[in-house]
Amino acid sequence: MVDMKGTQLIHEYLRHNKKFPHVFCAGCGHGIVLGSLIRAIHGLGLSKDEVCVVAGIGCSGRLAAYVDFNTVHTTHGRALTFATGIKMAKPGMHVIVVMGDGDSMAIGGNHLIHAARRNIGVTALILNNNIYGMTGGQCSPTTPSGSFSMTTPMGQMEQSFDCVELCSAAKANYVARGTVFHVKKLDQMIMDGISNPGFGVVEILTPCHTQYGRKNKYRTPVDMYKMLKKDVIDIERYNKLSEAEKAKKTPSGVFVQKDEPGLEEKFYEMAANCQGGA
Ligand SMILES: Cc1ncc(C[n+]2csc(CCOP(=O)(O)OP(=O)(O)O)c2C)c(N)n1
Ligand code: SF4
Repeated sequence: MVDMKGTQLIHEYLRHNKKFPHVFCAGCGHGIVLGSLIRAIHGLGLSKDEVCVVAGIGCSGRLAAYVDFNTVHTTHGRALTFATGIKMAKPGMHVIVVMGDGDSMAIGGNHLIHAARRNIGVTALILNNNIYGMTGGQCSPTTPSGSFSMTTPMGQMEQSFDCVELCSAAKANYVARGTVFHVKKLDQMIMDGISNPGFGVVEILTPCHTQYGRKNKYRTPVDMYKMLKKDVIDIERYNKLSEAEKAKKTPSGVFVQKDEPGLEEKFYEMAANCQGGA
């Protein structure tokens, strides 16, 4: 493997002649996820041809356009269906899906729970910025109750989804939550999600100051990163808190790790059996 670090490493994996300048606002966390994704793939020693990045529509969905792997920029909410087809046809391919919270848990919510139930060998990166960023800041299934958005100017009245609980209940093999502030841990979670068999989900808390932060209590993008530093703590520390203290914090880390075979493994084993194999 070529020994590269930092920006030089990131540039090695970008389609820098075609797709730039990028669309991300100053302070957006999505670019940090882009770096983590690249470091994770490089760290695993995968070749560009072994990786397929599939994305839906949204600011998060732009990531697929920037990276020099096999990529598919699909329709909003349907990235997991494309990814499922790719993984079933090419089980040796490392298929990584990039989705926003709206893409994955609103329009694509049904596909998310069934991808987890099927335990298809795909890694889903869910970039949760608590809002629909690209379309002007409508509330999403993760917009916290009481907070303000373009469509909840008096405060969000609905309950919000907890991505980790949702994917754990739907039986994904690997479920983790990281943040763009805790980047080294995030790199490792993405690597583990890719290496683990079956369906892997890494929920990534990533600030959108433009559409969420400035309508709520954050004066600058930096304040949002400070919030991640202060409020998001390791699950081990979180579990030791009182119920009152837990209400003010968000746990991060690995919540589920199983090694059940992925759907594609079971399918190819059955196909071999049907053809008189082992
Ligand atoms: C079928 C369909 N419905 C709606 C849209 C409009 N649309 C594009 S992106 C988006 C929301 C993006 O929000 P999210 O998935 O949270 O990603 P973010 O932009 O915040 O990264 C919507 C509603 C669309 N492109 N296609
Ligand atoms: S609108 Fe939000 S999610 Fe989209 S690029 Fe800007 S900061 Fe990022």
